[in-house]
Amino acid sequence: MKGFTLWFTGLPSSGKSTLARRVEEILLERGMHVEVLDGDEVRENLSKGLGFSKEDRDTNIRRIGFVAKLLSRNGAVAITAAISPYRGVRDEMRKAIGRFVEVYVECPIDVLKERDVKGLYKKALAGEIKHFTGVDDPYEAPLKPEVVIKSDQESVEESVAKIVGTLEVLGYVPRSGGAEFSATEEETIKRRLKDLGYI
Ligand code: ADX
Repeated sequence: MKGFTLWFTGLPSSGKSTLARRVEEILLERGMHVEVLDGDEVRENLSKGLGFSKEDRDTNIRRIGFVAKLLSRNGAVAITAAISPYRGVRDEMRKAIGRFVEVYVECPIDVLKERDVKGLYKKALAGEIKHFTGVDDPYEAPLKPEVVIKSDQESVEESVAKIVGTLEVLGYVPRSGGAEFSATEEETIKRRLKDLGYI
């Protein structure tokens, strides 16, 4: 089986890690080799010492992308879950990796501030953390992501079905015996990928 990279991007607390872990489970069940490169974990080892300037974030993303490329070319699935706020370096990784599927986890900032899983928005809004993405640091949404998740409107299972459905349509993941998503959804996915020029 050929590898590929599934690249999640989105604001802090948008749901990237949750979705990454759930997709990981499903792909493991389908017999694929999977590694998740999660932003928080990477920053404790591979990117220890890096901060949150544009330069440091780009370095972090290039490191994640480098590992994702090695995994992908060896038949594994690399799932990345970092904010990856800058479009330029994300597109650079898309080019470098080739078999690359971008998932934009979209969620209105007001919902995220409310959700505030790690309590960091509160700190950023109080000025205790500077350059926090979505508060006083930029986030550049992707222009042509293969998948857009609206995490304030969809359940995790609905979002995961869209992601796995897209991977199936692209031919990156074998279909399971049971129907993971309906024919209508498959048509919607196909239309989107065609419109964007990915199939
Ligand atoms: S990225 O911008 O380089 O892609 P990454 O996903 O690795 O970011 O790390 C984001 C995590 O670092 C957040 O989930 C949060 O826990 C923590 N963090 C600490 N400071 C910041 C900040 N200024 N902006 C965003 N996240 C921060």
